[in-house]
Amino acid sequence: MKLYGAIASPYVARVVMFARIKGVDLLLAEAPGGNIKSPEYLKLNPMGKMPTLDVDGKGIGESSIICDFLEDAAGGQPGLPADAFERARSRLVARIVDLYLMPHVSPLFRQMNPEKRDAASVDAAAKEIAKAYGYAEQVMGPGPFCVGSTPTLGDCALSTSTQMLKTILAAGFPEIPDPVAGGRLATWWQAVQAHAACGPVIEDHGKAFGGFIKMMAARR
Ligand SMILES: N[C@@H](CCC(=O)N[C@@H](CS)C(=O)NCC(=O)O)C(=O)O
Repeated sequence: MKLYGAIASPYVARVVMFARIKGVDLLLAEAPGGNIKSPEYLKLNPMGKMPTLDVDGKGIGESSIICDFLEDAAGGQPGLPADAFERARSRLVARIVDLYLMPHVSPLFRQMNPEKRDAASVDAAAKEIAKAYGYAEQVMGPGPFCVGSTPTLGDCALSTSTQMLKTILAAGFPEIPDPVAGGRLATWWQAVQAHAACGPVIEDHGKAFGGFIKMMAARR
């Protein structure tokens, strides 16, 4: 099995973290055809996004679906809780990230230049981001991880997206508060950062995404 994508993507980092939690080896490789819009890549993943899992030449797209496949087929340690309700809660955190958080994080990236910034849309995004963290916090159990005492899918999704958001905020939005600065979310953030499988992926993703931001700023 190979995973096509770059660790600068929070969706790729989500799968890499999930595989590390499971103790499953996953080789990170360059997209066939050299990029994610090549005909070779689109045959594996018609959406043309990263990541894609290559399973003996057949492709699976979408980060959480890839994690579900690894859980079903790759062996190793569990990456989801054993209890059905808790499994649903872990998946729900990942779904909140995809539906309610990330659609408001990515547009901030297009507002990095303060001179060209649309203050109203930044303000609207900040409100939606705060709401999404509120949803995640309400769904989380006592922890310290999203669900229970070990990290699962929800932690992989929320921590990598949080690192991306924090990197964006540090690079240009001092007015938007750190979403994981206090309460249950702060306890959670400390736990994922300190975890042997999660912490290094959060760090690698942050460095790679930070480099991407700098490269984009230099092009402006
Ligand atoms: N829902 C997808 C999102 C993947 C995604 O948006 N990946 C970005 C990189 S962070 C991408 O490939 N963007 C290229 C594009 O949209 O053309 C998942 O969970 O895998």
